[in-house]
Order: sequence, then C-alpha cells, then structure tokens
Amino acid sequence: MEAYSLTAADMRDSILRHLAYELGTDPGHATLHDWRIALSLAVRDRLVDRWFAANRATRAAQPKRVYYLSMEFLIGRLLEDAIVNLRLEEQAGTALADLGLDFDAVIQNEPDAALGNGGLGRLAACFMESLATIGCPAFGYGIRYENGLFRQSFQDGRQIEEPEDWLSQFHAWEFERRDVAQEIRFGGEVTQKDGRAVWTGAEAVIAAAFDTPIIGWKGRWANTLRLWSAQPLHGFDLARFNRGEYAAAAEPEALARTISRVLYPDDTTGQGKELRLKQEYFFTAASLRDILRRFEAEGGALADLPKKAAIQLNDTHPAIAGPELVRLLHDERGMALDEAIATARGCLSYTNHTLMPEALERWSEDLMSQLLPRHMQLIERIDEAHAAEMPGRRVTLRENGEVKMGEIAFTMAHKVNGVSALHTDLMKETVFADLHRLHPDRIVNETNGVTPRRWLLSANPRLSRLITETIGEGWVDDLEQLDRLEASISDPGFLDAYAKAKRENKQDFAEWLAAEQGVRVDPEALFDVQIKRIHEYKRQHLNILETVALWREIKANPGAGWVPRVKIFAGKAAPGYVFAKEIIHLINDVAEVLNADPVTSPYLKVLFLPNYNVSLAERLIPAADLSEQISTAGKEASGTGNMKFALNGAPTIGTLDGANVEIRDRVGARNFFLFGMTAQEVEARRAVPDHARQAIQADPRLGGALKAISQGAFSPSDKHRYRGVVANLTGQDYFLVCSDFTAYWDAQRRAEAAFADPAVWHRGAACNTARAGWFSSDRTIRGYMTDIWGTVPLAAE
Ligand code: F58
Repeated sequence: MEAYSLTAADMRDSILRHLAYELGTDPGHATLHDWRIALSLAVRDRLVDRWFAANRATRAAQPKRVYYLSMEFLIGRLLEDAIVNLRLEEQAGTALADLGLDFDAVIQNEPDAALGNGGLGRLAACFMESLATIGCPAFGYGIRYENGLFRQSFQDGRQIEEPEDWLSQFHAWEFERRDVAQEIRFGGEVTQKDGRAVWTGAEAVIAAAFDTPIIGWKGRWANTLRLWSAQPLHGFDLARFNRGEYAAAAEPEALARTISRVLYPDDTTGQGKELRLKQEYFFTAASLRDILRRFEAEGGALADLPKKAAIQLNDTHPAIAGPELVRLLHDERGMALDEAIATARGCLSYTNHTLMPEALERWSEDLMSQLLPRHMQLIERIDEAHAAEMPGRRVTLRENGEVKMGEIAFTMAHKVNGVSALHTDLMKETVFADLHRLHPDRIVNETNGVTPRRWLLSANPRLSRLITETIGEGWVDDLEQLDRLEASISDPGFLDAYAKAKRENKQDFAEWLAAEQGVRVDPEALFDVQIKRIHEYKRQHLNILETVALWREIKANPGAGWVPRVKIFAGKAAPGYVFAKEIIHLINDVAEVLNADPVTSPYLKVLFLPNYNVSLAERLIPAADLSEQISTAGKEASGTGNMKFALNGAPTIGTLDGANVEIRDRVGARNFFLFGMTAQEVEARRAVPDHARQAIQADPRLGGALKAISQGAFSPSDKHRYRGVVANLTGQDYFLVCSDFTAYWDAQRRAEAAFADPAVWHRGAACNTARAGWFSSDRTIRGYMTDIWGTVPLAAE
C-alpha cells in the first residue's frame, strides 16, 4: 500500500510541493498555518487514495450501506487522526523536524471543528471512525455549520459567547461537490393531481454537499462524512442592487445561509424554533434524496430499499425522516401508503439519548403545518395507519396541539435503541412504556463506546507505548485485548511505569496550564476533573458545594494532613440556560476566593478552564486522576467521558447512572468510588416533602457551605448573587443535590485516602485501563451492525 512505502524524505518533498504550488509560499516566508496546511495536504493525498479504493470496492459490491443522520458531528481536529490512522507519525515527525518545525505545534495549529454540543455529537464522530476502522460502508450526513458551537470565555466569572470561526481558515479536509446539490423547499401548499398529493413549497434553498473522508485504522477503509451547506437558489437580486438597495439585494442569500450558520440557535424565541425545524428538515431531506438517488442509480426495486439502506436517526433531530421518506416513496414515486410506511420503517432506526421530558422534541402543529404542510398531513396518516395496526390500543403522535418527534421516530423505526443498559431499561419503563408494550421487540440496547485510536493511542502516547510494550499492538483495534494487562497489574515494574506515564502527563498538563492560563498547580496533587456540558442533572453544583465544604474544613484545621487537590471544571452552558450560567459564575467566584487563600490553597485549588472542546479533553483526560460522573441517577443516558477517563486510568467517583453501572461492573467495585441514591431511590426520595431541608439539617458541612454562599462569601460585591441557586437547592432541589451530598462527601474522602497510598491508587487506576476495553466504539458499532442494520464489513483492494 502506498501509504506504507512513503519515506520521511517523500513526505518532506510532498509538504514543500504543496507549500509552493497550493499555498504559493516559500519556506522562508511560511507561517505555522502555512506549514500545517501543507502537511495536511500531503497527508490528505495518501488518505484520498485509500478513500478511492474503499469507494471502488463499495461500487463494485453494491452492499447495504449505513447512513448515519446526525445534527452534530463533534469531530475536533482531523490532521493528527489522519496521520495516526495512516501510520505516518514517523514520516511526518521526521519530515517536520528536518524542516525545523515542532510536530505538536503544527498539529495544535488546527482549529477544532466544533460541530456539536457534547456527548451526542462526539459519539457520532467516534462512530464514523469506528465504521471506517471496521470497513462498514457508511455515510455520515449532517450540517456544515459555518459557526459551530460558540467560543466560550469568561468576563468577571460570567460566560461570554462568541461565534466560532473554524472556517475562516482554509479547511483542508473537505471537498465541495458542486455536482451534488438538492433543492429543499418549505411552506407553500398541498394540492391534488391525478389522485396524488402534490406539495409546492414556497421558499427554496439549495443544499450543497461538502465531503470529508474519514479514515479508519491503518488506512484499511475510508467513508464519507457529507455535510450540507445552505445556499440561495438565486444569487443576489441584481434589479434591487441596480436600484441602489444594496443590503436588500443580498437578503435572499443571507436568509438562505442562516440555515447552516450556527449549531442550535437559541430556540427560546419563535424565530429560533422555526430556524431549528428548518435546519432539521433541510439536512434530513437533502440526505434522503441523496440516498434514494444512489439507490436508484444502482437500479434496485424500491421495495428493496431496506436491503440496501440502513438509516440511523441520531436522536429525534432527523425524525422528520419518517414522514419525508414516506412522502418521497408515496407522493413522488407512487408507492401505496401502507407499503411506503413499511418500506421506510424497514430502513429507519432511532437512537434515543435522553429521558428528560423537556429535551424530547415537540413541534407545534401550527409551525409544522406552516413549514411542512404535507408532512403534517402524512403524520396524521401515519398515526391512523399505526392505530389500525394496533386496534384499540392507540398511542398518538400528537398531543395538545403539538407533534411528538420521539413518538414519530419510534413509530417509523424498526429498531429503537438506548445508549446504556440502565437507560434502555428506563426507556421501556418511562418515556416509551406504551409504545414498548405495543412493540416489545423494537427497543434494543447498544451501550456507547469511544474510539481507542483518538482517546488512547493519540491522546495518551505514554500510556499507549507502555501498553504496546506489554501486550503488543493488537489492542488498538481490538480493545478487549487490554485484559491481557491484568497479569501485569501485580508486577511492581509495570505499575511503576504506569505511574510514571501518569505523572509525566500531569506534568505536561501543569506546564500547559502555566503557559496558557497563567495558573500554577502542583503536579503531585490529585487532579479531580469534571468536564461536560453544564446542566443541573450533571450536578456541577454538587461538586462545588463539596469544594466549599472542604475549604471550610481545611481552614478550620489546616494541619490535618490534607491530600492536595486541584478541582478542574470545564464545559459550556447553553446560551439560554440561565441556571447553568449561574453555576459557572459560582464556580468561578469560588475559585477566585479559594485560590487566593494562603492557608488553604496549598491543599485545594479550583480551575474552570474556558472553551471546553475535543482538543482540551484530549489534553486533560490523560492527566486526570479522578473522573467526576455524579449525575442524579436515572438522568445521564450513558456518558462517554466516563469511558475515556477509565481507559486512561482515572477511576470514577460516581453514581449508579448511565454507563457508570457497566463501567463499575467491569472495572470492579474496589476501583470505583460509588455513592448516592439509585434511580429508584431518587424517585422515592423526591416524594419526601422537605427532602432538601432534611438533608441540610442532617449535615452541618452542607449547611455551612450553603450559608457561606448565601451570605456572599464568594460574591462580596453582590451578596445576593446566588440567592436563586441557594433557593433552588434549599427548596425544590429537583436533582437531589442535598440528599446525595453526604454520600458524595464520604466517597471523596475514600478517594483521597486511596490516593494517599500510591501503590493502592495506581493499582486501581491500572485496573480501570485493563478492564475498560469493552467500551470501544468498535464494539458498539458491531452491535448496531448485527442487531439493527444487518450490514457486514467490506475490504478495500
Ligand atoms: C448525550 N446527549 C447524553 N445531548 O447526555 C449522554 O448521556 C450520552 O452519553 C450521549 O448523549 C451519547 O449518547 C447529548 O449530548 C445533547 O448534546 C443535546 C443535543 C440537542 C440540544 C441539547 C443538547
């Protein structure tokens, strides 16, 4: 294979060629950015060869393909991924060194593609990489947001949001496909012609395709991530321009472009909601047309579509795919309605990522009828057809003037999956209980996973080297081989090397912190890390309450032999989520006071790192000692960060929630700091009147921490700043922060005691690495392939 015969000298020549002929720059004038682009293009050449080989093999075999429809693909940086998967590290490293460049600096020059909010989007990215590694022919379909998730900074401790401009620089990884474009319409009316419904949409935009190749391990296979960009049907309005109405002339273009401008606009306003629904229909409709075009080009009979296309809906965001596919088959291709519904269902499957009622999408019937009038009619027809299948036992797709997208997705899917064992069980018992009774075989579980190439091999080279030296390289695409490390866990030499890798990762992180954030931390301290979106159910406020309580305790008794600890937070709050923003502010305020306290700061520091993204996670996870997974049981569908930490040797302090349950089962109860109520106990506790007050009365540490906050200890200039937070915690406390506080406090002390004994600690950490091999997204994807998609891998030539 060409990639392997490449020498460092070839690589250097290729970089220089691209620098000259693509960028028009000579080495004497090249900036770091120029070098990064030149290297990307040199690597991309090799990647494209492998991509073509995979595409040729797919065209020849015409297999069933997987189509993963997702509003989010949180892919992060791509250069290192490509280098690692093509096994070009040495050649690229040597070539750059020859050119007088630092490999890491070049890699880090790439902006993160922040096309996702959090776990759901990152899971989609891990899945794309695993699909390519396994050789499963697949397309990812999504939106090419010009500005992905906002860039976060802090001003006086408050979150500030600014647009992320990842596309302001040349993006080396995508290819624009001018020949692939779909016209997408909204609004208008439905008429009848020759007994068929004809929808004439009033407003039209063009969905333009941009393809990014996603390469698997060792370059054996590559798939395509096709992202749609919204463009105007007609350029600007020349007549208006000539009349001097310059801004108005550009209006149609600006309006069209808003559809792919940002990830999840704030939907607290009417316009925001409309834009969001437009985005969902826009990318779903474009993708389905693309899928049908490909299928029809291969000449299959329409009824055989389910044999050729497995279409996975990542959450309800693409749930309009059900009605749209029925429309394409029935209205546009004349298939009988019942057959169209059955055919669509044969292709579609749906992944649920949350049980939180407010996060299960519902659209007003008015909005739906106005934007997608034909789909509204078809939803009624699907509802009737579903009721006819199940006489007397009706589950409606509409309620109180709203369309329920979860129910539509469920009804139109042949399989529905949860993302951890507990979540899947709860799905059956709660949100989809009625539908589950009607379709008892439809719900299946596919516990999430993460790609070991990014989250261990590239993110943690020291640990990866040690693992490979100990058990060989097979673990990289067969992660369960990590269990072969088990034999080494009792070997002091191995544990020393394991501890050394962690220590050096922590040192690197401390140096980065000092250089980038101007903060000094002791690399010997316990690095206690909570990184994820800010949400009440994830309970960052439980963590900060415990921090305040600990600070008070240290202050009262500084000589008690405290284990030095650095509490690290990172994560973004949705722009419209006021409470989450208050939590960020509170953590920053607490940090300011604690870090300046001469008595306690040698033992306790608090950091909130701005602009959490994939690259920060890659830096931080390998350096973490303790992984905070402290959600209210029953609320976190799975978690995937929890898996990354476990693999990288950071034991969990956590509740029995989501995939924590399965992690603990595998790594062993001794190597997991469990606390808190179970999902069932949570429900019972919530029914206790005054549960928060009771918990506060029972634990003076909690009472003291709350009092300090409410008296303005951390906001002296505005003593009542956290009145709302305190009122929430002492009042309704829906997420049971107070009721779990004492158990959390105790678990933290257990973690500390274990950390104070390095032999105990490193053994526990190594058990996490050795036993977390099951949490590879390769295993998850194989599960989807057999249980849901019915697809098999192919091999490129
Ligand atoms: C996450 N959902 C779950 N949603 O919270 C997490 O437990 C799970 O591991 C992960 O999916 C993957 O299954 C999630 O990330 C979002 O980001 C929402 C998307 C829609 C807007 C609100 C956030």
